[in-house]
Amino acid sequence: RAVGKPERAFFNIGSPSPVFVRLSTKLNGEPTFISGPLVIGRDYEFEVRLKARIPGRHHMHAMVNVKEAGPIAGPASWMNISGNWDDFTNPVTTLTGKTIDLETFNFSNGVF
Ligand SMILES: [Cu+2]
Repeated sequence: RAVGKPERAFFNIGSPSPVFVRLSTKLNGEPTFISGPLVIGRDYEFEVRLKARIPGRHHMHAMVNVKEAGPIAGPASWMNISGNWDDFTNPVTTLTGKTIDLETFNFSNGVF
């Protein structure tokens, strides 16, 4: 009652930095990319596919962000990511058929 109603909410993952990249998200079995309304008292099945990016031991939370209420943390877990960050790639194919690595594509412009 003290915070905003979940008329615009977004399921997410809380982590100390971008230790993962998100590959896909499903809400109740349906792909979802944007925020939307939730119903108080209803159960939701949230499924997210992540790709490990930064090695280390990271504390992660499932979370839901509610407009005018802020982030609400759910259950937490410790994730151990092994390997070398230099080996991480995030390739995607554009609409023109070109494959780019989102980890490095146009990096200098992003920094600028
Ligand atoms: Cu925590």
